[in-house]
Amino acid sequence: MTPIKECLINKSTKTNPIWLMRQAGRYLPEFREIRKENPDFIKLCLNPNLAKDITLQPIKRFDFDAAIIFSDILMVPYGMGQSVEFKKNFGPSLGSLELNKLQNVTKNDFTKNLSSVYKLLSSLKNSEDLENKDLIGFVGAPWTLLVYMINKTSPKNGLSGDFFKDEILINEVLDLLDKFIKTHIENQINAGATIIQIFDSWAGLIQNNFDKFLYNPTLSLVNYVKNLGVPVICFPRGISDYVKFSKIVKPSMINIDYDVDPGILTKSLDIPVQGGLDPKFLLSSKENLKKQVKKYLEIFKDHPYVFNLGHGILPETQVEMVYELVETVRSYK
Ligand code: 1CP
Repeated sequence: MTPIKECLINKSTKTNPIWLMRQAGRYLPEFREIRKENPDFIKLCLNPNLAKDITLQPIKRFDFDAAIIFSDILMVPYGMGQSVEFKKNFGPSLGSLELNKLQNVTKNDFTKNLSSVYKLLSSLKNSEDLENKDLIGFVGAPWTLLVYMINKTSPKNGLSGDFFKDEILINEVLDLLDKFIKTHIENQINAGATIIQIFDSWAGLIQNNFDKFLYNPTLSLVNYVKNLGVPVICFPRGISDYVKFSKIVKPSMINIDYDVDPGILTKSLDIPVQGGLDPKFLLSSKENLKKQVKKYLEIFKDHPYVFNLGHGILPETQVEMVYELVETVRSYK
């Protein structure tokens, strides 16, 4: 059994497996090299050969316990027929949301539009570099994808007042998302994903209707993944109550962010935990990094715990600091 599955399924506390969110990305010079030659981000995600190289880059360097496929949560709106572009120094920019067009997209069309993602997974499935490691497939949660699809860009400056004005549109898009996210999950598992992570990066923006936007849609996906016999990790970033979320949604493991107190959580959570460390500590000194890493390892020493961050690794992170991090986790006793 892989180290992460030992932790997830057997609830082992003997070792702390490690991988990092956004481990395949801009902090790696070898990624930047490829990216420079490939300005169209969506095209790069849909190039199975290059995407395979990028997925394996952090594994070759750091021997992480899992690879996460090089793709993006916005590939789902793309597969549903909404245009998606990543603009330099701006971020994602989505095209107009034409409901009647989306309603005519079949599961078959969707699968065809994203066939390169599934090809990428199949090509990684038996890779020697992934022996005794997990291959993580992922999706955005319905709420986070709804936000991008209606807002058309990052909600990092908050949601506009009229975000909720068209309730019929919201309900219809949520229904479509439930269907197509499940299709994407099933296709990824069939192609070789051994774990699914659900990213709800903007869950912290939900202020009302938690059942409708957070608990119900996520529970529907979690049950779907479990029925396919695969573990599922949830990352509802920024919510105030991880304990309540875990009790209602019951994922196989919960990824925490850096705003929650891990000491309180370890006493109240009865499922395995992943993550937590503020990625900014990778920008501080080695001594401080070690101290902060050990804090998490100490708190979770009797709890099944997969080491990871409280959000994605920052592009300005020095590779040397990542080696230090891995060494600290692997040598901890
Ligand atoms: O070179 C570049 O400019 C591209 C940067 C980049 C990368 C490397 C983007 C644009 N996406 C990715 C890959 C990616 N995205 C992966 C696979 C690689 C890995 O993790 O190792 C994954 C799992 C994601 C997931 C993702 N994309 C999330 C959820 C996790 C999170 O960070 O919160 C989100 C919110 C996105 C949207 C997205 N994609 C890219 C950007 C810059 C953003 C965020 C935009 C925003 O601020 O709203």
